[in-house]
Order: sequence, then structure tokens, then C-alpha cells
Amino acid sequence: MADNLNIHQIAVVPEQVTNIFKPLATPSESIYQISLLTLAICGVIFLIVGGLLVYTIIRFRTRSNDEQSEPPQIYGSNQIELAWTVFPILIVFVLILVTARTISDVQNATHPPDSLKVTVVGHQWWWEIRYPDLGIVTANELHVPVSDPAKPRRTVLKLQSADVAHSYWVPQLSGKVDLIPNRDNYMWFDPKQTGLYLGNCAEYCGTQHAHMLIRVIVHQQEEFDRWVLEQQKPAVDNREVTAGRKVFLSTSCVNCHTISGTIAGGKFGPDLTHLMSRDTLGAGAIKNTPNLLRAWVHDPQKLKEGCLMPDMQLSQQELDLIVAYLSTLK
Ligand code: HEC
Ligand SMILES: [Cu+2]
Repeated sequence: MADNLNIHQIAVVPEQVTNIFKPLATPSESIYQISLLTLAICGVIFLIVGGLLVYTIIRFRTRSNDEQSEPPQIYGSNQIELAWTVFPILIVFVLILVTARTISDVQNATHPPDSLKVTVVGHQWWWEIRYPDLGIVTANELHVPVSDPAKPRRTVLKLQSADVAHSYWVPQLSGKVDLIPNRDNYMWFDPKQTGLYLGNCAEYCGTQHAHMLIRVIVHQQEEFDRWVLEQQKPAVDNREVTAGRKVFLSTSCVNCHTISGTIAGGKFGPDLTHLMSRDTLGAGAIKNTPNLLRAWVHDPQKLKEGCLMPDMQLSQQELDLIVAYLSTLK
């Protein structure tokens, strides 16, 4: 199967919408409301202008009994010029004020001390995810607790980049915020419902920009606490796969990947300590199934062409052993 994989057959189909009109957190709700206001104002202007246009076309159309001479021509009108200058200025002023207020509400919000702090680092073409207070490192799939009205809980992201500019955008949670090298940007949200939220890198960052997908999994608090405990466990050291572990640790995989508790400490690629707890591989490019994991390790370039993990030219035996070992990283 590994030899005739077609990315279009296996790309992960979004199970849920990325819809700016279905906001499920405070920042996205504010953005949704302001976009409705803007749409309403533009709609009213459109109706007035369009209505006048249609009325004029019908009311002043050529009729069979029209005289052949031109009607009287009017040059300049202070009233009309004043009206079409002052009204647009007022409308723009209103739009500026409400927009500035929304931006400041979202950006200058102060966060309660129990907010969950997460650092997201954009890489070509995947997301590194760190929970500094919890000692967890993972990739691409962000797990956060739900914000119950009875017990609100915020997530605050610190956004950084390891290479070029990226942009983090999960439309149902918040507006997009760029990840810029040598700079910390911030984003926050308080998801109102549990479930899977999808997003995308929103700033073109190179060949595989389109496969730099974001999955945010929102849990009930207890479920989230359980996830944290699982992630905090060290990587399993399964005696039965010592052979696979040996091959992995003696291959240059260790220069790019970390598996905690081993000599593998590379930071260039995603942390693999709990690889099997993730639903997807390659930042949402493919599902994390036994076949696809094998195909990825065999030659990632077939699945995510141009990605920064090279074809490692493993022999069938090395491949079998390494995949067996990776499959134990629960
Ligand atoms: C030159 C650095 C480099 C080497 C060497 C390397 N990788 Fe990778 N690996 C990467 C990068 C970068 C990615 C992320 C690719 C992407 O999603 O665009 C990755 C992704 C992966 C993933 C998917 C992880 C995820 O959560 O999406 C697995 C599994 C993996 N590598 C295993 C291996 C194994 C096994 C080896 C050794 C045989 C290896 N890698 C060698 C850089 C490397
Ligand atoms: Cu991008």
C-alpha cells in the first residue's frame, strides 16, 4: 500500500466547520457581532443606493412621447455634495469606534490567574505545542479545557515562530494572530463547548502551508486533567521492542525528534514521546493509522511533498522495527 498512496485519498476530511458565523468563544463572538453590524450598515447603504438607481432607471426611462430635446442640465449642488461627504464620514467614524473598542476588548483583556498557559511555536510546516506549567510538549493537536459558564476557564496562547511568519487561526475560537520570529504575540479563548475545532495556518509560509492544519480538542475539565496525566508520564520503555528502540536511537531520527527519557532530544521535528495519542500525522495531512504511520516513516515525501523530514532510506527490517517501537509511544 505504501507505494501507491495518494494524498487526496487520505487527506483528513474536516469533521466540523471552520465557520466564522458559528462563534463558540468570547473573542470570536465579538468579531462575529462586529461583522454583523458592518454587514447591516453596508446592507442598508446598498438598499438605498440600489433602490434609488432602480427607481431612476424606471421613472426616467425613454418614452414614446418624449420630446427630442435634452432636459434642463444642472451644474453643482452644495446640498448634495455636503450630504455625500458628511454621511459617509459619520458612517466610517461609527465603524472605526466600534472596531477600536472590540480590538481593545479582545487584546487588552486581563486574564484570571488560573488561565491555562500554552506556548505555540510555528515551524515549516507544523505546530510545536508546549505547556510550560505542566511540563508537556506535543504537536499540532492542542488540548484545552472547556469554559463552563459556572466555572469559566481561559486558555492563553503565547505565539512564536522558529522560522518564517505563520498565523494561528481557529475561526470558531478567535481572530487570526501572526507568529513572527523574535517576537511574542498572544491569543486567548474560552471555548463554550467541548469537541473538535479546526483551523489552518493563515499566512503563506512555503510549499506545505496548506498542510499546516490546526486541531483544538476541547475537553471537560476532568477529561482534560486525565489527558494531562497521560502526557506527563514518561515514554513507555517496552522490553519487547528493545530492538526497535535500538534502531530508532541509533538512526539520525534522534537529531530531529525528542522522546523523553531517551537520548533522542532533537527539536527540529515534532516531539514523539506520546505520538500515538495524536489523531493525525504531519499537521493534519494524514490520519494516524498503523498503515499511514508506516508509510510516513518509510517516505514522508510521498505524503507531504517538500516537508522537512527527509526520506530516511530505511531497510524493510529497520522500518518494521522502528514502526513497532513508535506504536508503543502511547
Ligand atoms: C532532518 C530532521 C528529521 C529527521 C532526521 C527525521 N525527522 Fe521525522 N519529522 C521531521 C519534521 C520536520 C517533521 C514534521 C513534518 C511536517 O509535519 O511538516 C517530522 C515528522 C515526523 C513524524 C510525524 C509526527 C507528527 O506528529 O506529525 C514522525 C512519526 C516522524 N517524523 C518519525 C521519524 C523517524 C522514525 C525518523 C528516523 C527514521 C525521523 N522522523 C527522522 C524531521 C525529521
Ligand atoms: Cu502557513
